[in-house]
Amino acid sequence: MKMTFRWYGESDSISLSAIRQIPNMSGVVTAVYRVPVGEVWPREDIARLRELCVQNGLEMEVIESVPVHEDIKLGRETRDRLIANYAENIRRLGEAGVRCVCYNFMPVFDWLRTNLHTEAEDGSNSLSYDHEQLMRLDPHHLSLPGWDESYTRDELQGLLAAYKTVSHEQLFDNLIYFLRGIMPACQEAKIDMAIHPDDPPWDMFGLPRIISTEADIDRLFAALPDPHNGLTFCTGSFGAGRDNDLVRMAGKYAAAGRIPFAHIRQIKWSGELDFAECGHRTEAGSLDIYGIVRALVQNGFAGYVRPDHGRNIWGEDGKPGYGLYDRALGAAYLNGLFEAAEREMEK
Ligand SMILES: [Mn+2]
Repeated sequence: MKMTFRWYGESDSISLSAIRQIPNMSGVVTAVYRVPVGEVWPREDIARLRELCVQNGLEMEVIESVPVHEDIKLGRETRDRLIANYAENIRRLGEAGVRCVCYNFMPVFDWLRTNLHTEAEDGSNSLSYDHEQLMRLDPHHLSLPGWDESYTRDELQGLLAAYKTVSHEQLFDNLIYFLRGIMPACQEAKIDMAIHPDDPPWDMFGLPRIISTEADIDRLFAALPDPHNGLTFCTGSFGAGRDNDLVRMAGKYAAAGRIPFAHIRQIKWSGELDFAECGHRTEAGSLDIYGIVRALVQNGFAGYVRPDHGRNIWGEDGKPGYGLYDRALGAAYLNGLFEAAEREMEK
């Protein structure tokens, strides 16, 4: 296991020197943010990020994410040029020592919450999701926390209209078409692709979602058995789906060598489809975090891990989910779980 930490580049309020001081931190998970989705990342930008990491004693082996252009998801004619650009990014990242790329294939919105600052009894705050509240929103006049500035009203209307004719089957076919197009570059660059599950794992606003359940993942790997076709095992995303058995899934896909990257965080269910994010400990929420880590370790997991979303604590007003303190506590906790599970294996 290699412990990592997400870092939003030079504009992140959290410094690399602070990240380095978190126990057992091997490197950061980052990206080039200034290039529009679909275009090739300049080599200088990649080299600059890598240089900053190296100066701070950190690796840059995981990129999260190289976003997938909506035209690829929609299967539009422009996709071949965009897939060629994506493959070029993979090659350039491989040259810079990157070994894993996290991406997702969710139409339009790659995560959704209804509140970014839900206050807990202890005064901390975190992201939460209330399904009824979300269902009351009109997707054509959307005001959603975290998304208000991402699309203009016209862009959003256009995208929602375009997806009206895209079925789950078509979206899945478009994913496989995309992956087939980039696999040769992944093999050449020795980069594992790690698809992030849908967050939360169900359809939204009539938009299809296809990476929500164990059956979805089985179908993905059956359609494209290439070992570079992997999964980001995100506990908080899969875990919002009550039917997903995370301990089982962690063990199964780790044993198959399909988990190059794991996001580990805890959520607490409050209704059938409602949840709030919370501290990482098993007892803080609804997911068996220890059981998941143990299943990973016992099944030979050797990938990258990062503590996923943390709460805002100690007066920090961080980017929602991405403050320093609670993610650092999460990393420390996960280090302990991994050590315990590894010791248990040695016996
Ligand atoms: Mn995640």
